[in-house]
Amino acid sequence: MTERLKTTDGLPNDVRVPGYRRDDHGAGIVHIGLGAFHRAHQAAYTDDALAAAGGDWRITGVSLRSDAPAQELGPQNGLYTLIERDASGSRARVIGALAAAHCLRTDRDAVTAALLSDATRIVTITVTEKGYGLDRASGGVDPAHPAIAHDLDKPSRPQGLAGLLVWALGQRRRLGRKPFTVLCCDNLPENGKVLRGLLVDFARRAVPDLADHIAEDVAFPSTMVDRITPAATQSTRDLAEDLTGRRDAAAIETEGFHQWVIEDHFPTGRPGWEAGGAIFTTDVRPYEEMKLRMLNGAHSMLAYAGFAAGHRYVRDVMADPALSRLVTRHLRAASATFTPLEGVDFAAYADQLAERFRNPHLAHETFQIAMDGSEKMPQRVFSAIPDARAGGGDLRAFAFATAAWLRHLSQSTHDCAPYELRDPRAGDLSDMAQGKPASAIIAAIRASALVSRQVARDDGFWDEVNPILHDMLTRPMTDVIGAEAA
Ligand code: CS2
Repeated sequence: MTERLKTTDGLPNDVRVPGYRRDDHGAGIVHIGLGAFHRAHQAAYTDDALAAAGGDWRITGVSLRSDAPAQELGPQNGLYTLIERDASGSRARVIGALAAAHCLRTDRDAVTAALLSDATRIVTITVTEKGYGLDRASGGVDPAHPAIAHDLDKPSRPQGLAGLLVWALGQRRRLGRKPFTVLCCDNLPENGKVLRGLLVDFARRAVPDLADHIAEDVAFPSTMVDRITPAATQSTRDLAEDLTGRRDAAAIETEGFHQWVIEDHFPTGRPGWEAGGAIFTTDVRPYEEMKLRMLNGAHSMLAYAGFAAGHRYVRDVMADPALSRLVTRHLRAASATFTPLEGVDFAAYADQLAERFRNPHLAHETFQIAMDGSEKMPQRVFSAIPDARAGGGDLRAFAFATAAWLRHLSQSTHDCAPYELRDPRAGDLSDMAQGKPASAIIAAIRASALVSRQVARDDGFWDEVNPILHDMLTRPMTDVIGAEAA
């Protein structure tokens, strides 16, 4: 049987290995959320930073619930293969930035030791939109979110992100240790500001004397992160084995493209992430908005419409001429909602996105992107509506994307196989949409907290959604898409 990846000794010459001696660098970052995206993005940038600029910046990886990442990475000394796939081929690189991997649920002591260590200066986070327990309307915590509810009740034994960070910041203050910088790397607008609001609100409710400390003494830079990274499958692991000659339970595949725009506010220091191509700036917001509304907005639209039309992967959607035209239309409509951004050509960005979506080597499932829509649609699609309205722009693309999402919620299976609705609010959303006519679904969504008051009141917009949704619920999806793109 093939040997397991444990060291970089003896790997084929074309496999890129860490350009530094791992043991020479201590850990300085704790990362929470040890999924595919972190391994393809921040860990790769940190690998480049360690090689170019050095420092004690290796990463202690933490998952909150699943012990699978620790089980996969532990026996490999934290090493894993990152396969970059695009038109120029498939390149394997072994990432050495992870110093250890732990699971909070099964190894709390190791996690708390890392969070309280003097050496820890930054905590980075990728727990996906639903992991925060954010109440959008107030900007504070959602007390009904299971981890928030648990941690408000037992703040000294937290299970969720907000509870864990507040607890760790409190312990550090008690021990006289500097607070770490908190770096949110999820697809939320103004993600640093959002995370600060979340933690301050959690602290106010659970440990009030910590709230001002968190608001005033902890840095929360905002970031825009980008790299299309499908969930790893057995074929990812097989490809890693082909390319490296080692078995690797933690291998990840991703595209060649990557982008990271970071607000440069790190009072506790930071790795030289520029070595990996990171861009440091004073205001991330316009980049974040551009990426959320263009890449992620078009992604959500094509995922809902494409899944319903029987396309398994994003690349299949892009090979469908009608849908690919709708993707172009969506990208154009989203870009029309922005004020110009210096040095950024929105049309060129849109072309580049379409090219990335077409990547024939990435098996990115529409069903994966379709997950958690209630956590994604507000910043990807709904936020663009008032700007499109104000600019006198066309709302049709956003109406179509909204209708496609609502059709997905209805789980109407008149022209496709039954599927599970994966969303933290699946129960409520199914009640609102399953088996209901278009007008009832729309009325329920407008009355929910998922759309802002301004969007809820926009009669013209919903009048445009209604007939599209009605068609989607009653006619074959491919016909609706064909007519829309004609
Ligand atoms: C995708 C993102 O799954 C999704 O919702 O839209 O994960 C997307 O691939 C990344 O944001 C790309 O950077």
